[in-house]
Amino acid sequence: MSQTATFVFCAILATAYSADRKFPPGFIFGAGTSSYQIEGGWNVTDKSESIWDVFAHTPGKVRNDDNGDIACDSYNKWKDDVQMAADLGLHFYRFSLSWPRLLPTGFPNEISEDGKNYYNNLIDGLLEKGIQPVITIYHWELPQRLQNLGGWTNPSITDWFADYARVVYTLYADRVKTWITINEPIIMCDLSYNTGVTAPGIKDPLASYMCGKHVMIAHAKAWRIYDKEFKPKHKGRVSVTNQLIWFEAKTPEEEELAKLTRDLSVGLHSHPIYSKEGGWPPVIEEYIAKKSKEEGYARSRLPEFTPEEIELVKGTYDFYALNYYTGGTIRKARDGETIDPWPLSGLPELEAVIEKRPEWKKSEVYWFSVYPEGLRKQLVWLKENYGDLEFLIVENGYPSIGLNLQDLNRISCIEGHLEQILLAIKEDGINITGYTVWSLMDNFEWNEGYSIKFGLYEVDFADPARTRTPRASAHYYASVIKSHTLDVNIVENKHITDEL
Ligand code: GBH
Repeated sequence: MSQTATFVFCAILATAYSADRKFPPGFIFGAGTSSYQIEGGWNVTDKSESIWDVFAHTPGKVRNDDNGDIACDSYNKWKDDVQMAADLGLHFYRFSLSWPRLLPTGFPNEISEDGKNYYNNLIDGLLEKGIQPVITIYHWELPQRLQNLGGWTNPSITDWFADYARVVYTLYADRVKTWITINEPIIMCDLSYNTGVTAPGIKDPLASYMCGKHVMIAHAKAWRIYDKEFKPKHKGRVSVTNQLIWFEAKTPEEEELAKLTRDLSVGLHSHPIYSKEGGWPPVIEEYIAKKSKEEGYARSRLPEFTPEEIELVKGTYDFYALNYYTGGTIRKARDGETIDPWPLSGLPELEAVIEKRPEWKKSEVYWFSVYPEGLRKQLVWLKENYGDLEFLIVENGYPSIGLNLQDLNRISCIEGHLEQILLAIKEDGINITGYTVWSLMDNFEWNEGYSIKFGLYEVDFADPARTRTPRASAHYYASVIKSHTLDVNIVENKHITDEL
C-alpha cells in the first residue's frame, strides 16, 4: 500500500458505522472545473480572446503574473480528465463552456468547428464512461469584444447571452440534461465590476448592481429558451448557481444586521427567481433606494425591474443550485472603521463587518475557514424563505497552498460538509439530491493564479505534461462514492485505492 493510502486508512478508521451515515438512494456525486481555469489553448484555431486572456496578460493583475494560456492543458488532455472522473466513480462531471472558443465573434454568426468538436468529444467521452455531463454555460469567460461593448453593464447582453445559450442547447441538449446558466452572479458582478480584482477589473460603485440586474434577465431568457424550445424533446433541467457565504450574527444584538446581510447576499439573486412575488428583496430595494437618495443620486443605484421583467425572471428554475465554501459573523462597523468589501461590496453598504469565529478551523488561505454547520443553516434558511425546493450543491471544497498529496485537511473538510448534508436531509427534511467537489484537479484560481490548490488531483504546473496525481482526498472521495456512505472502510475498498 502506498504512503498516500496509509493516510487514508488512518482517516477512515476514525469513523464508526451508523445507518445515519448512508446517503439516500439516487443521491449523486460529482466534481467540477471551469473552462478558463483548466483548458489552456487560449489562441488555438479561431478562438478569440476572453476578458481573462486580456486581464491575465496585463502585468500586475494576477498573483505571480500567472495566466491560463496552458493551465491544466485540458484542451489537449481532456481524455485524462475523463479518465480521472471515471477512476473516482463520479456520477457527473461539471465543466463550463468557453464562449469565445465556441463563438469567436461573441455572436452566433460564426460557430467554431474546433470549439464545437472539443466539447462534443468531452461530452461523448464522459457518456461512454457512464458519467453525466453537467454544463455551466457561463463561468466568467466573456469574449473581450463584448466587454468592449460594456459587458454585463450593457442591457443588450441579456440577448447576447440568450443567443449564445440557444447555440449551445442546439449543439449539446441531446446529450446534456443538467445545465447551469451562470456561475455565481454576486461574485462575478462584485469582483469584476466593483472591487475589480477579477477580469475585466472595473472598479465602479454603480456597475456591480447593473451587472446584477442583467445577469438575472440573461439567466431568465436562457431558462425560458430551454423550457420552450428544448425541454419538451430533451427533458433536461436548467438553473443558475449562487455563491452562498453563511452570514450569522456575531452577538444576539446583531441579528437584525445579519438578517439584512443575508437578504442582500443570498436574497439579491434568489428572491427575483424563487420568491412568490419576484423582484428584488423588498428590504434591500428600500435600503439601497434610501441610501442612493441620501447620496444625491436621482434614482436608486440598484436598477429597478419593470413589472414585465419581474414576471420574466420569476420561477425560472428547475432546482436550486448552490456553491458553499465558508461562513462569517456579522457585526456593526465602528465609527470611522474601514470595511473590507470582500466578499461582498454590500458590506460597506450595510456598514457591516465580516469576521470569523475563533473556534472555526482556519485553512492556509485567508478567506476560508472551515464551517460546515453553516451549509446546513444556509439550506434551512433557503427552505424557510423559498419553500421545499430541490437543492443541488454544485461546488464545495478546500483550498490549500503548496504541493501536498496527503491532504487530510481536505478530507476532513469534505467529510464535515457531507455530514451536515446528511443531517439536513434526515433531520431537517431538505431535499438535497447531489454534491460536487470543487475541484477535480488543481487549476487557475483566478486572481490568485496557481498559488491556491483545490484539486482532488494535484497538477504539476512545472511539468509540460501537466501530470495529474491523485491526492489522499481522491481516494477518500472514490470510497465515499463507491460505498454511498460516509462509513468508508479503506480495507474493503482497497481495490479502488490501488486502481487510482
Ligand atoms: C468559486 O468562487 C468559483 O466558482 C470557482 O471558479 C473558484 O475556483 C472557486 O469558487 C474557489 O474560489 O481576492 O478577495 O476575491 C468562489 C469565490 C472568488 C472566493 C475568488 C475567493 C478570492 C478572494 N471565490 N476569491 S478575493
